[in-house]
Amino acid sequence: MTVNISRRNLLRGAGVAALGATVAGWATGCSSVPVGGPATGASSNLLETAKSQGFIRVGIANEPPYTQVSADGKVTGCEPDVLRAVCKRLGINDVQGVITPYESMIPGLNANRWDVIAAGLFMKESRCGQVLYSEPVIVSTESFATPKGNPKGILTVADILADKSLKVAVLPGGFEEGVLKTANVPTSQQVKINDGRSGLEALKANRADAFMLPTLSLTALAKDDASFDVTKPVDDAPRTGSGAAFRKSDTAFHEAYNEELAAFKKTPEFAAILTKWGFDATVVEGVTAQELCQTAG
Ligand code: 6CS
Repeated sequence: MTVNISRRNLLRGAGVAALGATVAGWATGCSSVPVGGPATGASSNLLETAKSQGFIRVGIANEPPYTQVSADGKVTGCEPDVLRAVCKRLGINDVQGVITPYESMIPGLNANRWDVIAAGLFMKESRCGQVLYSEPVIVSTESFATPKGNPKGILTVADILADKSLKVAVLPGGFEEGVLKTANVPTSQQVKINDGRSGLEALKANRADAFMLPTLSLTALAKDDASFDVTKPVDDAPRTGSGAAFRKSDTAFHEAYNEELAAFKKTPEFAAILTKWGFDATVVEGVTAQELCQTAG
């Protein structure tokens, strides 16, 4: 089952995005839902609340293959598809999504605008201190998009650091921005962009020499735009991964979700979802949230 967001609400939500940080159109199994949608709010028993009302609200981006929102609002992508499957096994039939920038995901979760994040929000120390991550679903790599032929020879974060004239586009509050900060790349060498497309526009306009994003996100963008190259995975960016993220107060849900996720990860359906979106399900085997939460930043 995929979930839908009405085009009207997605567009109405865009107005909100222009003003604030979140497109508030809800994605649901219904054809249209009022912007903002019914709130589950923080509850001592989110699992029972979500089961009784038949849905849980999820913060998502729109960055294939991690998350994907099609023109008619269908919310899929690797993480929402795994979330939906595990929630069904918990007795929660629907998942309602709201699109928001990565930097707003945790604040929105803790402000009860949604109840879980399933967006490929990569685990790292500072995030693991603010939310309860499930065990990882995805382990993935980072790459640079560069102009064809990579004229500046940018392959690592060290290459950016070594040449003060180089500029790299990154999402504000994103994992890549944290990698650059940890490596002491000055903000003067960073170009903040809002999404994949604007990162590529920065390259085309010579405002940036490289654009840092997960490898699979860049290869997904390259399917529609042949104007850039994607480097091999950046070997001085930390390995990390992602899973669902819950409020610290939702310990019961987190525990129940992890138990059901562990069982689901043993099924062919789990591997099929990851393969469908270009991930290798074997890479996450044996990797723990505790390990990934050691990632600096
Ligand atoms: O965790 C993050 O912030 C990053 N995750 C993805 C899937 N894309 C870019 C973003 O910066």
